[in-house]
Parts: sequence; C-alpha cells; structure tokens
Amino acid sequence: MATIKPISGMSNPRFADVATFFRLPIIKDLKNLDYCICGVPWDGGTTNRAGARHGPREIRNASSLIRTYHPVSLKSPYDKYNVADIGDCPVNPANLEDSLDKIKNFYSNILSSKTIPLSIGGDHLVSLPILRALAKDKPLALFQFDSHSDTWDSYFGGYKYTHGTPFRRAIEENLIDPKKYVIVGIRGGLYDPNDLTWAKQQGVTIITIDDFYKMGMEEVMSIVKDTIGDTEAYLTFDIDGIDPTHAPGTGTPEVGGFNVRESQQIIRHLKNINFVGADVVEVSPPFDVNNMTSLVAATIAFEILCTMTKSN
Ligand SMILES: [Mn+2]
Repeated sequence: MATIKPISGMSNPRFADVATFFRLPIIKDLKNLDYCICGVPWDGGTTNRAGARHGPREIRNASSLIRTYHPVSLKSPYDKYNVADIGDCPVNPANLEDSLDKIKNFYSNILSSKTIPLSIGGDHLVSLPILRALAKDKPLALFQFDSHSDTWDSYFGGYKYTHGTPFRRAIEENLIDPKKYVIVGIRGGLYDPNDLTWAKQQGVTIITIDDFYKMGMEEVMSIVKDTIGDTEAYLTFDIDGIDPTHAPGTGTPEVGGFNVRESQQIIRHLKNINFVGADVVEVSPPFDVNNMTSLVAATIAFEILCTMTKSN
C-alpha cells in the first residue's frame, strides 16, 4: 500500500509553500519509490530559441493546480504506488558532453533502484542520455509525440548532438528498436524533401498530423499498439506537438498542431503499453504567455503518470 501522498489543497492552499511536482514531497532516497518525477533543467542542445532549462521550475509551480484523481477513471496513481519528486538531475550549463554524462549517470542510479522515472525537461536532447541509461541491456520501443522527428544526422557542419538529433543517435547506439518506434504529429516545412527518408528506411513508423486526421484517433492508436506490442517502451512527449495557440512557450513552435484535449486522449490510449520511463520536454518559460504552456505540460505529465501506473 502506498504511503506517500501529495499535500492536499483542502488543508494547505495550492499557492502556499514550496512548489514541487504535483505537491508531492521531495525524497532523494529512491529505495521505497515505485515512480519518481525528476527535473532535467538543461537546454544546451537547443538550436533556436533557448530557455527550456527553466522548464522544471515553472512546471513544478503550475503543477500545484493538478489534483489527485484522474477525471475519467476516478483513480489516483498515489493509491497504489509511492511517487515522489526527487529534485533535479545535475547538469553543467557550460558543457554539453559533461551534461550528457551527468544525466546518464543519474538515470543509471534510478534504474538500479528499480524506480520508474517521469522526467521534465529540458530540451529534447535530454532524452538521449536518459535512454542510454534505461536501455542498458536491450533496445526499447519508443512512442514520440512531436512536430519534428528529431532524427537529423548533424547540424552546423557535422555537429552530432542537438535537440534535433537524439533519436538518430539512439537508433545508431541500439538504444531503441526502429521497428518498434512510432512518431505521431509530424508537421511543418522541411529543409529537404528527403528529411524523413533515413528514419523510414530504418523502419520507423511516422504518422504525420495530416495522416492522423485522415485515419482518425482509433486507427492511429491501434497502429501504435500493434507496432510497440509488449516490448518495454519509453514515452517522449515534446510540447511542440501541441499547437502553439495552446502551448506557445516552446523553442521551435509549429502551427497546425494538436489541441490539448486530443493530446490527453492520445496518452490515454497508451495505457496498455509497458512503459519503463517517460519525459515531457521543450517547455521554454521565457517564451510562455501567462504560464499557460507550463500548465499544459503539468496536465500532460499527470496524464502520463496515470498511463504509466494504469490509473486512467
Ligand atoms: Mn522534439
């Protein structure tokens, strides 16, 4: 039986006290935690508008509004599982390689304590060192919600590590199985008509937002389930998959995206997948409006926690 609970808004007002994810306690000792929520305040892989390093702090603040029970299932992840905010992963804002090492080491420790991490970025490159830790023994399946595939080879004359390249590196390093990798939401102009060709050649299933609306939610989500199957999987949610009218605070906005409600339903459809980790990335508070993107990210993060714990 789980013993760790968020602070209730009935006993202590939501605006009071120190902000943590979902008002859970900060617990650094992982030994009794089934799931942990962790900030990764790093945006050294950003190629355009920076600021995602400020995401965890603002999303903690916005997450004070998230209550305990899921609105549809009426279940709470905290009834069955011990979940806590474990604080932020150590990073080095002045050195990319050092940050990738620090993040990987931090998540290796989480893996060895058998705690399942939900991470709050940070830019999308943070998924790479997390996968390096979590896919230690075998490649994982991957579900990616995103407007961009992030499977580019390199930027700026052969530079291999940016938030546009993490999943190319993850395939090359055998961290994810491209045949069990689905991306949903791709849109926006390309640099070249062949931009997605490499990923498709590896066997990645790419469902553009135009495909999604043509096929419909049920058909797309059954393709996702059939592709991933029972394989241990990672869920990565880039906030720029949501339309910038709902989530403007991000580095590389793409218009013509999903609304928040559709995004919540996409996550609910994933609840039979065996996730061993997840992240929500690319919230850039300096570009936000009235903290609305942080509230969307906090809401999505709770939905993901409910999906991972089968509470929605
Ligand atoms: Mn991305």
